[in-house]
Amino acid sequence: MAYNVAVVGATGAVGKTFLDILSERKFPIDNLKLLASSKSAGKKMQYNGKEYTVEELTHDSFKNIDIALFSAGASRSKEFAPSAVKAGAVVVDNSSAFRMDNDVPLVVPEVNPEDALKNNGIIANPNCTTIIMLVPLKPLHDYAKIKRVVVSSYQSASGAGAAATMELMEQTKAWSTGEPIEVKAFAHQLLFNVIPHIDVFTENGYTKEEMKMYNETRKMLHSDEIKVSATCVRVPVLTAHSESVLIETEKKLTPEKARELLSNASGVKLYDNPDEKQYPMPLLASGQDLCYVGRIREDIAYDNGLSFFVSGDQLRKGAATNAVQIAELLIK
Ligand code: 2RA
Repeated sequence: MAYNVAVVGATGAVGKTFLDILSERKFPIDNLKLLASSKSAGKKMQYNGKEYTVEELTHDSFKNIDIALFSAGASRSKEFAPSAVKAGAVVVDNSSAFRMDNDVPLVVPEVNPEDALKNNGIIANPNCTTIIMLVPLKPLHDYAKIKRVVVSSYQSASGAGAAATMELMEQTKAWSTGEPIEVKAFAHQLLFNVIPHIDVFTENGYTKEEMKMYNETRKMLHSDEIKVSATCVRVPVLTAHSESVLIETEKKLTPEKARELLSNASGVKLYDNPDEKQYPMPLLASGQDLCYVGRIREDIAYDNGLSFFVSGDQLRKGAATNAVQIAELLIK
């Protein structure tokens, strides 16, 4: 059986990655519809060697669509996803619009695949930083029950979109040619810098990006007890987010046991041989769907503490691949 699929936000960084992933994973597509704002309507895009014209997203775009993959920002999701559901489609939404709604499952297939089927027409894709952390956390949680997570992220420019990626490249070019460095996409110059500010600040001093890690982790692990403290930082890397993660567990979890669990975990590539300079890095994880995990060690600041480092491609596993995997769960 093949399905009619719409990609909403097709011309964006994640939208383009959706097409790569659908093609790579040979998702059974009968008709493909590429949708975007009126500004991008009329653009031509390729899928599996065939040319498609991007159409303007309207409330009538979803007739006969079975699955709609949305990545066009929260306000467009809020406005148009209900129309897609009304037309009979199941929406897999990559924005933050519905993630914390009680009747919308938030799903990482390696973590809580069963939740995907309990949908009312919309399934939310978590924030990329949460996905990349949760893929390795799940098997550790199942074994040792996580009580606390302290995480610092190293997030690449492309997490902020195609224009932000361009800005880092243009800053690099401007610096090398002695031109003035322009700053538009980020709060500060990203080149030769790190910026501890992703999304807007909330009343408790954490940013929204940091609170997503707190809320989404608890929702997907079905636990109101896990405490998560995140510091999210933008770094001058083009693709793939990395995270330094410290967990405190109820049951003792040795580095050896963690390595054993992670070497069998789906979605994880255990890459942990510091003597051979083998540890996760964004350049390694870019262009791949596995989350690289390494630097696993017993934490010396906490009893029952374990630290590790993870890198994952946030456009792929952190967004498009995860969404397509959710769609695969639906058609299974
Ligand atoms: C970022 N996590 O990297 C965001 C994208 N959703 O900016």
